[in-house]
Amino acid sequence: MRALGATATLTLLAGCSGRHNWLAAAGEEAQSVETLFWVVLAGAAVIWSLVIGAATYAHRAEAKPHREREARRFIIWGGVVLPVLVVCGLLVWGLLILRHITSDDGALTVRVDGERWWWRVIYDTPEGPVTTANEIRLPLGERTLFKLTADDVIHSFWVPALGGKMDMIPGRETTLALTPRKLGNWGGLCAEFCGGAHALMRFDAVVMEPGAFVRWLEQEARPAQVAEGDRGFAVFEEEGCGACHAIRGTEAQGPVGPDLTHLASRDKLGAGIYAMTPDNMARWITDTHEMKPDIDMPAYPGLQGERLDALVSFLMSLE
Ligand code: HEC
Ligand SMILES: [Cu+2]
Repeated sequence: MRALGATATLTLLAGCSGRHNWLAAAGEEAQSVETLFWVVLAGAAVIWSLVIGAATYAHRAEAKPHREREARRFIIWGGVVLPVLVVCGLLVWGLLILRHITSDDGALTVRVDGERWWWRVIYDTPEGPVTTANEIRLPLGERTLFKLTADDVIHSFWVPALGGKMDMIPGRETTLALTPRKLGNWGGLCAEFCGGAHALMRFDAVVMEPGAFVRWLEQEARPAQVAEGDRGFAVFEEEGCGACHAIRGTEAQGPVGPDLTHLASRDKLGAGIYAMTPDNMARWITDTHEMKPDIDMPAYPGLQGERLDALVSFLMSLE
């Protein structure tokens, strides 16, 4: 039993390490939640010690009668006034944090739509919306406002190292701001059970220098460069991939699956779960449901040899 407890604790602690660690805040909003957590923990430790101390004292001390008024005063101050003050104080503090992290301002606005089981990401720029998927890039030190919604079931948007989580609700828009303070590739995930591939619904939140971010967004806004008569693109069209996927600058405009215009510029494939390599890409197309169960993309086991190779190199060229 004790071994089991120790294992469970170790597993829990291991889950808190690395790029999903909310106790190593890399952003302003995560920092405010972390501070609140440590203050509550320290306060709870003090109150717990006082209560246990009082109980021990009561147990050990010689029983003697107290005056009625004194006893009542002790109960009113210690049992009513103090807890009410502590809880109200924490409530106000928590509400202030909530108001700050959901308030409708930010240098940059990004709309994220939770789909089963991936993320549609739209950057609102003065030149118009820029659509991408499954990866979010943020400029260091700037406040970015996320407008969140969902397609058909509830999801929850969470980048532990950068900020608190926020539900994504169909038919409603919720907001969340993130102000990253450290460069890096921070992990994001869906924190609300949403069905079969819920645990595989992840993304990268990449924090970049502001200059590099602007260049990335400009590149992301451009249409894809598809060479005239590209063999891989021909296969893409023949197989009907364009019915579900969009590649801006081509006839493929399908809105069902992730936008593939700059697919190969993403670090990961399949909503944050596989490295973006040609091998994984080929398996994604032929063994789709072994790679990610339950997804709404059909597998193409019949696609092999030269046609598969051409399709994979075409997709890997979509930088
Ligand atoms: C019926 C619609 C549909 C068709 C047809 C379809 N896909 Fe998909 N595809 C999806 C959906 C939905 C996802 C997202 C799955 C997930 O991660 O939950 C997806 C994901 C992908 C991804 C991963 C994208 C990313 O951001 O990592 C690639 C690559 C891809 N599809 C390529 C193709 C290719 C190539 C074809 C044609 C051979 C194709 N798809 C046909 C619906 C479709
Ligand atoms: Cu989800």
